[in-house]
Amino acid sequence: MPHKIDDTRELHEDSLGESVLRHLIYSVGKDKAHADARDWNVALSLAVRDRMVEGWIDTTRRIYKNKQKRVYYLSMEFMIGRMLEDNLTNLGLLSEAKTFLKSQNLDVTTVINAEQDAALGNGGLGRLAACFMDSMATTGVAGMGYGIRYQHGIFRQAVEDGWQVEEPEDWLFAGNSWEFRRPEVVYEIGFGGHVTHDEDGKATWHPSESVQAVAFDMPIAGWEGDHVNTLRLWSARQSGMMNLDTFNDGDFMAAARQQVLAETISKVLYPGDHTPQGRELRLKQEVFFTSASLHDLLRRFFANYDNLDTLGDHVAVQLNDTHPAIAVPELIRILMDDHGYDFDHALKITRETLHYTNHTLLPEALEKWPRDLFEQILPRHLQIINMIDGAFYREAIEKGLDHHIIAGIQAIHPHQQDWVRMGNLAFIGSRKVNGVSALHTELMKQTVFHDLHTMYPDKIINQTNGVTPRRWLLECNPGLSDLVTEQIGDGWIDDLEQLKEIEPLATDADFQQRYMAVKAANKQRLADMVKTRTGVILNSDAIFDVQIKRIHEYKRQHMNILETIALYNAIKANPDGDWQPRVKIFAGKAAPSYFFAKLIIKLINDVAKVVNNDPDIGDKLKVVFLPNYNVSMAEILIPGADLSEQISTAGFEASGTGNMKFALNGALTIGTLDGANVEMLEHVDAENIFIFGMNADEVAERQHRRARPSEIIKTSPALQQVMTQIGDGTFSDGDTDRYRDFLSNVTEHDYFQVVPDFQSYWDMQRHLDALYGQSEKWAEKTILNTARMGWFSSDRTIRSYADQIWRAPHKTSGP
Ligand code: DL6
Repeated sequence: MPHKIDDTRELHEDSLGESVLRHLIYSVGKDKAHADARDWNVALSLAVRDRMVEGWIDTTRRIYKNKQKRVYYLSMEFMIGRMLEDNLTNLGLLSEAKTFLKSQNLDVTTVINAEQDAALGNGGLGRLAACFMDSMATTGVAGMGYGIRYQHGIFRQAVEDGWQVEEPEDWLFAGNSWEFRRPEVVYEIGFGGHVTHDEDGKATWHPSESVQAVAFDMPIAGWEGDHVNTLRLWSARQSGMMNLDTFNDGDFMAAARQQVLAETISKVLYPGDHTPQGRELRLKQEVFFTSASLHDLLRRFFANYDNLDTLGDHVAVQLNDTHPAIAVPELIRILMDDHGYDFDHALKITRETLHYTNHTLLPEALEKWPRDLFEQILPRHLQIINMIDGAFYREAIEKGLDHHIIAGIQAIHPHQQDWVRMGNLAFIGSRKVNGVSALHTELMKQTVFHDLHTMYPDKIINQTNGVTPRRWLLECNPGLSDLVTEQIGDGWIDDLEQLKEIEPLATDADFQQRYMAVKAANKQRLADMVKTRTGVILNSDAIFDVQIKRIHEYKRQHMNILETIALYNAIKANPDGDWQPRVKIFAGKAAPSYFFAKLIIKLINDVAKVVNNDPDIGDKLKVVFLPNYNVSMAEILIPGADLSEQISTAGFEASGTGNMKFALNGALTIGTLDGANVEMLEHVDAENIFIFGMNADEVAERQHRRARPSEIIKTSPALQQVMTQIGDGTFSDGDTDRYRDFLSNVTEHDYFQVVPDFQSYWDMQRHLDALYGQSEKWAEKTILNTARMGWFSSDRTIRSYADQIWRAPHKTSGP
């Protein structure tokens, strides 16, 4: 049924296929004889987009008419991946599209895969934002995402001689079929300059430079397509036109300079911030998109209301981490300087409107900016931050806090004056502050925000992350989706808790057999991808053991590879033993300047080379590092995994969302009591998740007393052998230097507690080997994982944000 924009007029009556053919000719400009997969992809995307637009306009009108409270999700990152299959699915057009493509003798997968991933993020934080966009639309929240339309998303990772090499990514090269350029939606964003005050004290900021933020919109359809929200991404553009005289005088470089400088702001995701120029650019990016977004949402607000007193009743803004924390002084600035509010009132309105999500406790990831940089780029904001700190100081004194403590939690330390601490600023300026799993939220209260929590005991609230079941089950695992739907109907797609209904089938022999047949097919699909990309041939009877995420010491890919070496040694010592075959699959990117993480990638590749070519080992163990991990690759890896590695040092992974995707798709988890693993344990039960190692308190205690790993290594011949081999060149062609830093890190300091957790990790892996041999038991646990993961839907998370933070209406779940 085509959507209707109004009661009298249906905008399109042609079939999807007719519409695709029309777009192929009139939008792409090709005939069938010359169209390649990309052309068909564009034509199909445009045909789907047409249908989305109708729901989009309806939604927009409905929200205006009902004055529905709006939610704005400000995020530097949206890791949305490919959109065609997602949109086809949500609009119920997937099977029609497949039939049509087949009728044209086209391979459906090739056409769908011709779309570049929109990789506008680094990892979990950006992917969460994408899941939230899907769930806001599905649950009927009047939500809008605001971010940056980076010309280059996260770098493309190549592996050369085992080392990560970064190459620029160019997702926009062939265009983005989903977006609409909005040349009429443009804001001037200022930087630098000075501030003047008139005789009444009213401030005026005179920026010395400015750039334009131009809007690009993508429609985001929820399940069944009748609520369509917007993702608005800002692109930077030079203010004013190029100087034609300079150009005509032949000074082309000078004429182009301003343009290049302006456009740099939306050029790349996460510019290297190890230089002062890089840091300045990153701060400008944050200001750029935050300021444009605030101006834009206020403009929309004024379409319905004539003053800002009640802003927080009609608008909720969510700051995704501290990257948009400049929203605090920026909103106050707009309220004071543009709308004449006094400071106290402006602060009050701001605190009724803004909310902040924290995604990490890692000190190096908590943003702070040199005060001097602020003064130079944002002189008015710095004044306002000082005013916020003054007001905060008075509040804190009233609440009985001592000067020392207050100094530690103001945005700027009053004596040191060197940094603007964005976490403190976001906390002070927000109505609610949330963590992303129960453990993480508890640790926020105890550690980084301890004193702020004492002062505002009701501000911190938990919102455990979730994942969208559309992309992370329905689309990525059609075999399992069909099987589940056949048993319980398709209500689970937007009410994931219904998966509970398959629980009684967990011990049913026929269902087990069918479930595991789906898993086997998914493993084959994964094995095919590995063969195409790396040439390594996998034994699909092996346990597919997968660790995919950013490479970081706290995520402990190095513990996994140490265990792999130990397993290799054990097999070699007893090649005729009854070994459960295993495939260790790794994928993930290391931050370009993070040498240790890059060394871990090299070690994985070095170990792979030795293990995979050792005739004594054969199919019993294979090691694979898949380059250039992205959302689309995850969609193949996750359904094909038997085992999910969630092995971070307890207390360090804020939540994780990969852990949820794997378990939903029936992989068993080997993991620590960290992040959302803790809540997964509560939901799937202790017999169905494989927890090992120290808990967060034990880790903190060892770190606090700087416990050294040497005593433990002495007692572990297996670890000693592994360390010796890494040092003696066994895996590095005799190079005894390559892993010197690695070894000293792990054997002398081991901040992330690889050594103390190693033995229990090894033991749990062997327990899993044995369990895999009991295929019925394994199948039962696998099915129970799928059945019990319903709570981890991002629809649940979004409803919870809407109720507890945004106070915004949404559709309820269930019948
Ligand atoms: O909340 C989304 C995601 C969590 O699942 C991960 O545990 C956490 O590491 C990640 N945090 C970041 C932090 N980046 N910064 N700032 O990506 O958030």
